[in-house]
Amino acid sequence: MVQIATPRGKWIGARVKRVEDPRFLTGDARYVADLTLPRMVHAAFVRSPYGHARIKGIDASAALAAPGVIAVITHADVASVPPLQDPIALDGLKKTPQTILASDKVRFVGEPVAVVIAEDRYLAEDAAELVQVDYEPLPAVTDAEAAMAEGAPLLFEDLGSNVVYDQTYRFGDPDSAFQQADRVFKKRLHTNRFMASPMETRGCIGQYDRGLGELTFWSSSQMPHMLRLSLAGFLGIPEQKIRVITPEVGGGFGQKMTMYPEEVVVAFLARHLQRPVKWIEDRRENLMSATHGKEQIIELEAAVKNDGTLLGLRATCIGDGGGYSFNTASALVEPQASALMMPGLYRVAHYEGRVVAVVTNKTPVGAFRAVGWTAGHTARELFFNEIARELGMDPVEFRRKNMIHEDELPYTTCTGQVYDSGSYVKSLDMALQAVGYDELRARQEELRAQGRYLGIGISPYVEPTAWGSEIALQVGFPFPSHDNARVSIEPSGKVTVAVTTHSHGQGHETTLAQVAADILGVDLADVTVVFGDTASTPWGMGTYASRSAVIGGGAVTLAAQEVREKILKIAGRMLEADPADLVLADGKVSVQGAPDRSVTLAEVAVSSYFVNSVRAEGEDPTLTATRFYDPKATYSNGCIVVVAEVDPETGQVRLDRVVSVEDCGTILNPMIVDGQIHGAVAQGIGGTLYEHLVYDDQGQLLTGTFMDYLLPTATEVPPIQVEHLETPSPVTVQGIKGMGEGGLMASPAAVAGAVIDALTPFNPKVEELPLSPERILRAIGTITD
Ligand code: MCN
Repeated sequence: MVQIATPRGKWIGARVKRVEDPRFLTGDARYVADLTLPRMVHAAFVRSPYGHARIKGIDASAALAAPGVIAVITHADVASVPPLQDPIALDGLKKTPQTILASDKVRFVGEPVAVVIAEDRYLAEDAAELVQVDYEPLPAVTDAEAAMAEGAPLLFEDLGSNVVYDQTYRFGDPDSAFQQADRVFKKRLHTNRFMASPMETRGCIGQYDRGLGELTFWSSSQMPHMLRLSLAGFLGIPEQKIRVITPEVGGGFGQKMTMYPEEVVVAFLARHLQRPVKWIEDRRENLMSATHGKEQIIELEAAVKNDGTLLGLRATCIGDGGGYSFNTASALVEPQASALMMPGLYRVAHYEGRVVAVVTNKTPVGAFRAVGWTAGHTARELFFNEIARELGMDPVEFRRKNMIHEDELPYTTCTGQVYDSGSYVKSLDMALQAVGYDELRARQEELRAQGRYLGIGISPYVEPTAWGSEIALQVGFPFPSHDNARVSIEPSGKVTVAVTTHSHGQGHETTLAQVAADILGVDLADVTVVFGDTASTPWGMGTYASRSAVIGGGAVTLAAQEVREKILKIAGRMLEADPADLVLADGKVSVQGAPDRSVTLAEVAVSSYFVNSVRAEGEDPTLTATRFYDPKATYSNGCIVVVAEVDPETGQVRLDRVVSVEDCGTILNPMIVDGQIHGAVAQGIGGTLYEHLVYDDQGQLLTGTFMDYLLPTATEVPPIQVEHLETPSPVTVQGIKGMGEGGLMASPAAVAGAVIDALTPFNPKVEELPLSPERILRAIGTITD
């Protein structure tokens, strides 16, 4: 069932097939790895094999003598480049500078120490093995709580502690709430470290033109303009002399938001060597040196009345940031986001949240789809299941009782977020109805009598979207976060939309074209969406934090409306009619009520560009408008329900059903929204049952290939049923809300909730994820050692 809440044209809301897909499916798409430039050389990084070690010396002589080697570069060669560090401006956040090649110390396995440049990649890889680095191994620490303890090995001796941030925020009066409680419950959950695993790994090419003093930089990045700004700052090249091009980008999921040390090294060397330099990451490098995600230790306390009313919450969110509080990501991204959103869609008037960020000898953590929220949401929802069970309530009833109801919206949370609109109870009810909740509970009883264990996991959510300047400033992000769109009608009457948001799988070439096509009354095929090149797009932030539908779509709407007004003005002169009486549709402008009095859009465009008489004196002949958009935050919501069966003999989980109800306001393209949910839920299934970046206590990554790091495949992901509700946002252009992350925010709680619910007769104790068969058997006491 799709409820249509807003009037719309032909395209917005239509299930249009993605216009970009044919080139992906036929192999015609071009990624960085596909590009070859004359005189291009290749980089292979020498990476630390130690989790923690001092570098006593590097001998590159054997590597330099190897065939085809052009240069071996170490920290000494790039020492003029300032170290990278996180840009978050929050009092009390300690900085952990990272030189682009390690100088005196390495702090995680995979940290770049040197780079070999050779005529081809094979020669570069061979020579990289010949670089002799003299390491003095140091004791490592790979657990956040151990890193906080007195006497732990210090990653940054000068900081005197591995804790880079520790702040407690209080909202309302949590102490009184806990005094008034009938019952106080506690829970601890250590969420697993897993990662984005985009199909295309990282990669870049730098080319420097000495004559022009210009750097062209191709990168698999989500944020071309921000990358250009950062490269300019670190390399001392004027920003206007750098062009960043992101050809096809095969997924990012937050991992490609960051400017990485490898990128700065490659750009530096392109200028230094006066030859194009290419680096394409392999999967092993990606697993050990691209940012990881999601690992937190969360402790929760709830003050509850006997009737199930939630009076207050306390949360401690400890983020294991890995070796550095990372450039443009920060060790804060996980625990801060988790703590801020801990109240979720529940009425929590009194709340205390402690945010702790710690460095350990593991790969740095960065943004990964629903950063922070996945861990916090999972911990809270599993906690609420436990509380309901203890109180003898159905988990649905506990939620319904404490959930913000529709008539309370807009609702300002105790942490200061304004939930603009939504369908919290309605989406819960819809998901339960779709899955047949009451019948399933009865079936669960029947099956238990037969020794089979079925479980139902329920995960209602509210998802912050449309990260603009308001949210950026709230969390200390130093850049205002607006984006731009330039909409042009070319003299041919066709439309070019240049945007600063960035599609790396989301399908913006389709959805943003849908927006423009409706406003300009043209066919979708007549609109081309351009992005991913700083030379052909206005300045903007890029794509992350589910912001493109709202901010990109909003900017396109505003610019297209301005162009539309201009078209009507010119057409009015051509038709000798008042623009207010004109209709723009199906590629032509006609007089209302007199459809034969019309001109085609191409005729209007040609006249505007080339016929002076249709223009007033000095009027701009081009049909172009550039508009920015910087909305207030808007909040999507939904509910995911999972049905699973667990075999208590083997610990195997079979997912039977996944139902997702999604409310992202005005939907641009339901098919794309469905696809976003499918992908995000698949990642959630992986992160709950299979994916785990495991380290030994010396900081060795034990899951360094896809043989050990298990991604779910089609066999593990059941069909996902998506239902839509549409509650338009009152605070955004067109009522659009974002939705790209909700599936990964909410599905782990539904999957884990279903597994735990199935095992209720065994009284399972789950304090760690993922729920591997072994963990499941431990949770129910089958394995005890
Ligand atoms: N959409 C829509 N109607 C809405 C909301 C969204 O049709 N009301 C469409 C949008 O037009 C867009 C898609 O759904 O095509 C996601 O929109 P949005 O929520 O605005 O998210 P963004 O486009 O800004 O993408 C970012 C988001 C995030 S934060 C991560 S992480 C993520 C994700 O999208 N990374 C992805 N989805 C991804 N999908 C792919 N294939 N690859 C990634 O790297």
